[in-house]
Amino acid sequence: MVGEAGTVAKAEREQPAGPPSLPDAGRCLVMGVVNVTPDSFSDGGAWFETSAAVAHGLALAAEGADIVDVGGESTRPGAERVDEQEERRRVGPVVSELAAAGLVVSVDTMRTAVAERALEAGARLVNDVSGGLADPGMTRLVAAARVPYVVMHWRGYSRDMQDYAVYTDVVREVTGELRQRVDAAVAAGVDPSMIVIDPGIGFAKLPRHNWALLAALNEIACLGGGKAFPLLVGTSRKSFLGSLLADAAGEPRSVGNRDDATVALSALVAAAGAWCVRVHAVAPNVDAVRVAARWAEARPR
Ligand code: PMM
Repeated sequence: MVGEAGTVAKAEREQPAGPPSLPDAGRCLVMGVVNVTPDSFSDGGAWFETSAAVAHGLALAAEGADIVDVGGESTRPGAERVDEQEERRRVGPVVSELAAAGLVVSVDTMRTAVAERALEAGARLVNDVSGGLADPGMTRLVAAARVPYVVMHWRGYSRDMQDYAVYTDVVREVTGELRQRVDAAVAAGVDPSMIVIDPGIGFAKLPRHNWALLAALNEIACLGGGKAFPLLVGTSRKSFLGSLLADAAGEPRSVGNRDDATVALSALVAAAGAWCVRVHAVAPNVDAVRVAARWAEARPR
């Protein structure tokens, strides 16, 4: 289990040669989502079977995904937790097959035991939507494995997270809470150069909170002062886009019709300097980050 000497030693032994570093493509990266869940809001469980999830991951890589993010627990607002063994069972074989095919795989989990299984199976990043809050062993595992660690802003489990969407100054509070999680990860031994931060769009946030955060990415990246951390931003198909694009009767835009808005945001956040966008529809978002990179290159300095 997490934090036990055996686990840490194993993680250290399995390091690839050379200094560990974050993936880099000279532009904003695109992370494609593979949800191995029966109840995800964004894709309705289409990739729940291992073979379907693997085929989907390979298809996303063929579309140009730089990283594929494999998750076995739905985090849609109101979702109940999945059992740990079941989460390991969902994630393990999919990560194994995608890593064996040469993809850069990240594991989307709040549980150390699941992250450990995924790292053994070849995952190269840990994406922890709780930023280390849900499972205190996670940061020790990540430190020992020397893999990049995504620290997302989080205030509680999906079941009731929207009850915590209460802020006086959302940018200041999210930044301060992220700073605490980053400090805790570093205190547990995680190399600061391997930390990626994420404002947690849609997690304990109302639409106005999401927009305020998206408009303040530079401030968030610096955690209120100092050197900027790489930023991961996940807006894909989220409900604040459904609200923005509601029809004249106030009916939110359906989940399947939010990709164009997601692409628009990918271009904007890439132009603002984000390290990576996490998306479902990979091909158009790759186009968006390439446009942003070319635009940034042409901009007078
Ligand atoms: N959003 C979801 C799941 N995992 N991970 C990170 N780092 N950032 C996010 O914004 C994020 C995430 C929820 O979306 P999904 O159900 O479509 O995967």
